[in-house]
Amino acid sequence: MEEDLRTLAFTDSLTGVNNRRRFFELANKELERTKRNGRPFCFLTLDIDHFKTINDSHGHDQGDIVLTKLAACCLQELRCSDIFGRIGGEEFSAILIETDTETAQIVAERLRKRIAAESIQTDDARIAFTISIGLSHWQGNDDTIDSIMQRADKALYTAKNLGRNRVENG
Ligand code: GH3
Ligand code: MG
Ligand code: MG
Repeated sequence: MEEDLRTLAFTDSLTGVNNRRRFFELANKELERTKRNGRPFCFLTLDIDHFKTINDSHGHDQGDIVLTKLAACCLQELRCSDIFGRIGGEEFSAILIETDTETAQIVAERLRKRIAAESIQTDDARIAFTISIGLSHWQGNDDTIDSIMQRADKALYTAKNLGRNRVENG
């Protein structure tokens, strides 16, 4: 019972992945670990492109299915040890632990391509969707997750401005 309640408190009810609170709890633990052992990690912010249009064209319920599918694909592509969560409406974040920038770039690109190849089928339409990704990496002087995340968010903003469905470094 207690275990069930704990799981509920940590889980995003729509997608089943870590919720915002749990994601940042795990992220902070990882930051503290990295400060001790110096092994770098990378931070990804993922945001669905033109999601409002998907909702407007196909309905909120189909939008929810897209969110669920996206989360499932990310879990499949990432390693079990990576940290993944839903941060807000159609925004997700991942921490690739003990990962250098070059590898993270490859992982992010693989994730982007995987999502772009996915679609969901409704009664009368096939809905394809894409994501933009902002990528940042831990630097020795990063004291908080917030500063790492800010760089990823900035990179995401650039990815959106450069046309979406792409990965940018921050
Ligand atoms: P951009 O490519 O710039 O990211 O455009 P966008 O349309 O994805 O961005 P915007 O922030 O304008 O829209 C996000 C939309 O996500 C608006 C909101 O209704 C929708 N949304 C947020 N949470 C949920 C949810 O839980 N389910 C569904 N179906 N939609 C959601
Ligand atoms: Mg958004
Ligand atoms: Mg969006």
